[in-house]
Amino acid sequence: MRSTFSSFRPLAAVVVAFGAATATSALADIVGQPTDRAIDFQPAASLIRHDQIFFHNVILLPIISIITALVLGLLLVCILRFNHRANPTPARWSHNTAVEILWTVLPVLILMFIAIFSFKLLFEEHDMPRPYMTVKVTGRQWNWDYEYPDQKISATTSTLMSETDANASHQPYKLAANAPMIAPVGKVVRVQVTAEDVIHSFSVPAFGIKIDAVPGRLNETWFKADRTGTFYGQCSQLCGIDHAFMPIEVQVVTQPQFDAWVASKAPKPAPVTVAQAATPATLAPAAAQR
Ligand SMILES: [Cu+2]
Repeated sequence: MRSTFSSFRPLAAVVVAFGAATATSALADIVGQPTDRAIDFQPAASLIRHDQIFFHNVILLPIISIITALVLGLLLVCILRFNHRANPTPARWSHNTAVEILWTVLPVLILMFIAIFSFKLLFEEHDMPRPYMTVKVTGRQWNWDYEYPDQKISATTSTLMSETDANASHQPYKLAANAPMIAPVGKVVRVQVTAEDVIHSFSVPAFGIKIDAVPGRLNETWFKADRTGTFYGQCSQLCGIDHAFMPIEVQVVTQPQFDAWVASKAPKPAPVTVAQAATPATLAPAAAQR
């Protein structure tokens, strides 16, 4: 019985893979979070992420598939043609200059071809356009602080949303956060990342960013979301017992929504009391005399 099952295993794997691929395309418009039974990357929500996915799927994957198939083929040839029974008297020669040059030069050429795209992507990631705003992210066991120095919004701590609240708001539990990062769509957001205690890692797959949060060090990355929505990430550096419970949630909103949010965070002017209101008028002559 067991052998029957194992003989069907490759077929089952193909069926599962096909089903998953279909699921991925069906769920292509769900961005910013992992989806059940899906393979491949989360759909991109930034140009950098598009380019990263292109680099992986169009450049790397075919090359590695061909190399794997070639090596497998060579192994099979060796196993079938040069085993003890098929080839009882082995040849005695060693070294073949042509083959040796070929297997040195060919990998170098392949690596150089990969490097062209790899370096292009690397520079693209590092060359941050002029940022519209900065968010300072501080990792801590086990939550994140988001601070907006340009908008003069002090740090708010973002923690894991409880399962009850997540279910009530139809958000994925363990990805939803209580005080998400807010960013405007289509604007370059500089993310400065540090940590308070141990090393964490700030990662949002849909934007193609992942950067370590190191105590005593300020790391920098950036993103420019090309659509509004909610995008999730997780701490990606094993940082302690609650490592899995410090999710990252970024809400990308329209510019008017962002401005309204900033306005709502502005410090309210202190209510003026009768005594304070009277003070300037009564003290003004005295102040002028000084
Ligand atoms: Cu962490």
